[in-house]
Amino acid sequence: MAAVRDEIRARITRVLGHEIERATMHDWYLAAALTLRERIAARWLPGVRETRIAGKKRVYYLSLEFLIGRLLTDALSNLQLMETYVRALRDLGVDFADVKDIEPDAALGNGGLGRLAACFMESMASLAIPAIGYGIRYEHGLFRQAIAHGWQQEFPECWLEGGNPWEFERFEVCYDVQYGGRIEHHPSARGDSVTWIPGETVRAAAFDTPIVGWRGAHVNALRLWSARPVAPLDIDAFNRGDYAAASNQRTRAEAISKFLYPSDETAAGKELRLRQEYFFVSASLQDIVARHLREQGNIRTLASHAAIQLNDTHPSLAVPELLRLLIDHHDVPWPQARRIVSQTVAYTNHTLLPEALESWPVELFERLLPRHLDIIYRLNADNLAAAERQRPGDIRFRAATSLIDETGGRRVRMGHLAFIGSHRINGVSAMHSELMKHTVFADLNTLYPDRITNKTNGITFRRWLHQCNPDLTALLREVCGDRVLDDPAALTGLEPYANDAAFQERFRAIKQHNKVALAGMVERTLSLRLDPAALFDIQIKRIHEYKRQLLNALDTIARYLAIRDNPGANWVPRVKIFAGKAAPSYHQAKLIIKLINDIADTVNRDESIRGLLKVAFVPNYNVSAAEMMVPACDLSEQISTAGMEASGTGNMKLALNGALTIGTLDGANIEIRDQVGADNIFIFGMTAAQVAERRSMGLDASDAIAASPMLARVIEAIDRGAFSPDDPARFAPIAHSLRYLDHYMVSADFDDYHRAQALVDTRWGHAAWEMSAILNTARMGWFSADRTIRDYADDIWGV
Ligand code: HBZ
Repeated sequence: MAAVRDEIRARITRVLGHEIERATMHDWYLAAALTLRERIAARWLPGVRETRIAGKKRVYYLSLEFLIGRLLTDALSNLQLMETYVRALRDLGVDFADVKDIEPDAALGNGGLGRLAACFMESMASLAIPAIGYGIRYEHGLFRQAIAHGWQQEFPECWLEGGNPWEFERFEVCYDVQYGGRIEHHPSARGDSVTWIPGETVRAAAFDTPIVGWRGAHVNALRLWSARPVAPLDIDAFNRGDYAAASNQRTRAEAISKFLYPSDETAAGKELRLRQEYFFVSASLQDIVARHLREQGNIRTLASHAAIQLNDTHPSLAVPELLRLLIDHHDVPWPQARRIVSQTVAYTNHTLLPEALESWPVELFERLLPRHLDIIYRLNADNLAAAERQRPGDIRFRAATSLIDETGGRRVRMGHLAFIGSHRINGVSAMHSELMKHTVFADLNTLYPDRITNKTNGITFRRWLHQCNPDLTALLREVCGDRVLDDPAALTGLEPYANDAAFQERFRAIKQHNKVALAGMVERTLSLRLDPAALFDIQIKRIHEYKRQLLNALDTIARYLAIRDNPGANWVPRVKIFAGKAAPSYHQAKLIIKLINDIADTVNRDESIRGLLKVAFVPNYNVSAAEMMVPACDLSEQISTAGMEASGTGNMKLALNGALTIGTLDGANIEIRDQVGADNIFIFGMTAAQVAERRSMGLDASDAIAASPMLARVIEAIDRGAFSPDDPARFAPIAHSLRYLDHYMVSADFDDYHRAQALVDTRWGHAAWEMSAILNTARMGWFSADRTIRDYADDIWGV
């Protein structure tokens, strides 16, 4: 401890150049991180060396998003140095909690897909699987959300402003990424050869962030690319005095890694986005190929040493880019190049939403990536020939399996590209993988059977249990033994205590303590007092119509009206907590945020309901906020329209920490029910099949509203401006959608949701609740990301 303390002190003066007495909290954070960084580096390099010398296969995880959050606690905890650092800082008169809170979140992702990538990186390091994550070092991550008069406002996020102590800039690692220009075909006896004469070059510079595995077992790198101009300045323009033009090239290049696209589950459709996708794919593949040649000397053995995982379709260009490198740069003939690519590449699909399916206009491709389009055409020729062999003359089949969508302007289908280039395509929950076979990829699955496989998502228990819930972890260690830190199956050791009243009380007290902490945070941010004894009912995730925050809001209104009608009844005190960001251009989602805030305004001010209901919309939801909210939740809202949430991972975090779930039979909720038992979860609503059937009938919500006086009353209240007296028509679009469209089945599922919520009330406050909460924690072990990663390793990567 004394050594760490002295090192930290030395960093303040000698590296940061500040007097100890005048050091700021930010100085303490940087100094602590710098000492830790050295310890990490010492563990990192031997593993890298060993992987290289043994010629081990590596996993390359390509993702446009990594939602990492903070790293200080993560690294300290995985290196088991937490106590040492807490004490060292205390010795210096500094509170670790303050140091921890100074670190900005690395928010290089939007939601589940990006957070999954971060959990997987941690899990691969913990399992000592040699892996490199590849992505973009966005200067600005996901926007900061503020709520002003109930409306979402977006502000730029500047995580790099105070310096980033975790990254290692690799000055020697940079690649040129080229765009545009033209291609020339040279017919020859050995077949056509092609030259690409690009029109523009951008440089990709590497920054590595070490990811430390549990108990420091292994360290992997997250390699993020930053875009630079090839020439820093146009000297001629500068000399002419045209200073804007002098830095034109720089501005254009740097735009590529400037900001994360904040759209979630909607294809961005912008040229800059395609430039980003190619930028990081090309740099990463050049890096992978260069490493392989350095170590193995033979490009033809790539598939034995590299497994490339595409996190959704954003890196789909890896397929034509790897083909291009093999063919144009290494003289590999087409059939062999195709084999190498498909043996190396695999693709994970994260959503079936049609608006998320990426496709790019052929015309844009031709302009930006002419050589890749050429390769895609050749791939498609093989592909269409296979379709013709399987279903001769079937024009529909041919059109459906084609890489080019010819309906409404010609577009390249990125999902098809990833599918055709991969040996394995996986969904992220059992239901989602099954639906993939029958919806988006039905025809490709017929053409290439046995490629689709399931890998149900998981979460890292280090961050989402041990770090974020230290009190519960201490209890688990006491009851299940220290083994529980390494083996999630040991959680089942809790089961015998589920009915033990004394144990229930201890479990409850920990939850209570976490709720007090969350209530403190809510009071500081919203000046709203919450009763920690009330049932904390929490919905935290991106705001999206299919996730149905609106359904939760309607039930909140129904509860409010019912309490007003009968304030003396035996109501269970509830706190409704919402948090999440809406894509800046998603107007309906932003209107839902406003509705929740308007409901909160009305409800929280109404003294006639005696505090039996409170509503809080917590601004700027991010990984660090989740770490406070997850351990403090009693009821976890997982209420997406069945068939629409591919998996969900928040559902796992909340249940693991002893929340009961109220949810639909969607995504991983189904597997959660199977694990925790149907008695320990509140399931409601239509099944995916019923949703599909109701949709096909083309109904509006008239039947549901006619059958439910409660629903009719709630919609009517919204429509007449009961929550927006300053602008009574504000929520007319929501009322209209609930009555006449109901695409997400909010009205259709309302009554059953209301019934399930009433059941929640009857269970709350009794031993039965505590028992279920304990059984949730005890039975969630299967959802460890370590299990998921082992499954990828065995079935997809061969590592
Ligand atoms: O991926 C989420 C799913 O909605 C969630 O159910 C799942 O648990 C999680 C991890 O597998 N998907 C996303 O976060 N985002 C996208 O799917 C996405 C798709 C296209 C885009 C942007 C985001 O252009």
